[in-house]
Amino acid sequence: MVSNAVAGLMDEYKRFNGTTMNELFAAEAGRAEKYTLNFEGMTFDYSKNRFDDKVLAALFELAREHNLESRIEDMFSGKKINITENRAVLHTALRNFSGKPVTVDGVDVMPEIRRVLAKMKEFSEAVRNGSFKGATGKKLKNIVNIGIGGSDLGPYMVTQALKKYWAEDVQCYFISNIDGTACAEVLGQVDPEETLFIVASKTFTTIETLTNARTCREWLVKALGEAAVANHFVALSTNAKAVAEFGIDVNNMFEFWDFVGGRYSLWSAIGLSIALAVGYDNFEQLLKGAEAMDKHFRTAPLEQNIPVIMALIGIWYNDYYNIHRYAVIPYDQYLKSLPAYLQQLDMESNGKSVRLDNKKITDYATGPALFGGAGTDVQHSFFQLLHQGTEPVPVDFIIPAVSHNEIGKHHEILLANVLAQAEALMRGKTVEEAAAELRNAGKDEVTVEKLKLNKSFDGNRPSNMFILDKLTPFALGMIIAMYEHKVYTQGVIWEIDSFDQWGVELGKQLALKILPELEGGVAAAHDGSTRALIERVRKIREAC
Ligand code: G6Q
Repeated sequence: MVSNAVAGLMDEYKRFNGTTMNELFAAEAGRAEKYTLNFEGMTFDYSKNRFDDKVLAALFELAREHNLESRIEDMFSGKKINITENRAVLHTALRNFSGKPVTVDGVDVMPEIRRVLAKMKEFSEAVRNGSFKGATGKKLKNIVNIGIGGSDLGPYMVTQALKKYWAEDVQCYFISNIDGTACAEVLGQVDPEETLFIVASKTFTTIETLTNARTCREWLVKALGEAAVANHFVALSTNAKAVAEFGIDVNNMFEFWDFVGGRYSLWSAIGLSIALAVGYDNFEQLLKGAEAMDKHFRTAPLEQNIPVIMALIGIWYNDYYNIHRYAVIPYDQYLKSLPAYLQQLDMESNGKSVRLDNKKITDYATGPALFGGAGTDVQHSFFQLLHQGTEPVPVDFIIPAVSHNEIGKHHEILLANVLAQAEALMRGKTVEEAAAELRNAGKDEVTVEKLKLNKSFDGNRPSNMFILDKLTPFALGMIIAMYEHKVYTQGVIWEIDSFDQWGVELGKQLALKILPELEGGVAAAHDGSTRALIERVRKIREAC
């Protein structure tokens, strides 16, 4: 049985579907202003979406029916909303500068958070000013983060996004993949005497990270001896015992806690590589930008709440228009890795099909597939599909109004492109317009007939536009937190646990079985295809 709000939205869909955005803009002169919000140096224009006031009202009704406001409060106040793992979800506490306590099981977590932040500040400053040196007395200029998933994607994306803020003599490298190439390529570039390895692993049990860390440790010990490990290896983890067993002094460990999910951990000790690259003060600015978005998400009325509006529009497309994908396209070279980061945030959080009440979801869709890349590059790859594919793809465009690299007319051209793409997606081009253009260009009628459909655009394709004043650490923190809260809002409405990730386990289990078989062990029961592939790989490897 569908709820009142869902029934209301189904009615709205029947009423509204078929209305075009061009019609909506023509009918309401103030539509753009009405559906634009400005917040802390960011403009969010959501007017180029398929809704009117009545649709929006029905969407806010849906949010209220799911008690969204109190569910938001549950997260901030440390309630154990990650129910399958019985954990609080407090990445927001990591950027809480209010001075107010945040408690889990009656204990205020803020003193510990502040202690680790102070340790990160002290350490990052010591490395950057050269007072913490390598074993042979050289400055540690190469920072190598070894981690995967949440212990890699966030720090990687943020360090790339803030490259303009890197100290001149620092280089950052990231080793994530178990593919030996990842290690080999980095180790081939760095001098052991000048290299600091950061082993980033919440659990300190992840096979990829531990294997990569062991390889790097052996490489370092071979070059500089066992005693050098203390100057060249630090760990970021919740698991002190495993860190010690691995051979890193726990004094060189920066802790975090179970209430920080992997993909929400860049704000914790996992952000050490960020602090080393851009300096602690800039890392703090990143946290402060996120804190500003936290306050907004926690206190703004739903109708003015940026992550909530993004989430509801996404649900409207996902569950009523049956569009199960969307694209995030930053027009900023520094944000090139943002889509990959958001893929994990969104798809690992909301790619679920079991509800909080432990029932299988059979009658609605949850998390959409997310893809993206940097504009204008991607205009020359997948934009064909965005403009003329059989199904629309809602897009989030992100661009700073002012570039860190204002060279000639580059940035005006970039800006013109992003604005034009959003306009083109919505406006489209009718077959008549396409035909008229062809005729104006002097084409004969045979050519006009042949090309007019191919040169037409359906339009009515939605997008959000985010314009940042500039890509600062603060603005980046805000943007990341905005997506985190959008994802949580959608999870609340889809009634799923956005903070677990059981779906990554089965493949890991099977890989552990297959590994000894590849090494010559007795083959376990497999399907015919997997068995044949194991055999094939074994034979090829034996032959070389
Ligand atoms: C994120 C996931 C996952 C995790 C990695 C690395 O939410 O939990 O991506 O971050 O599997 O785990 P460790 O940090 O424990 O090595």
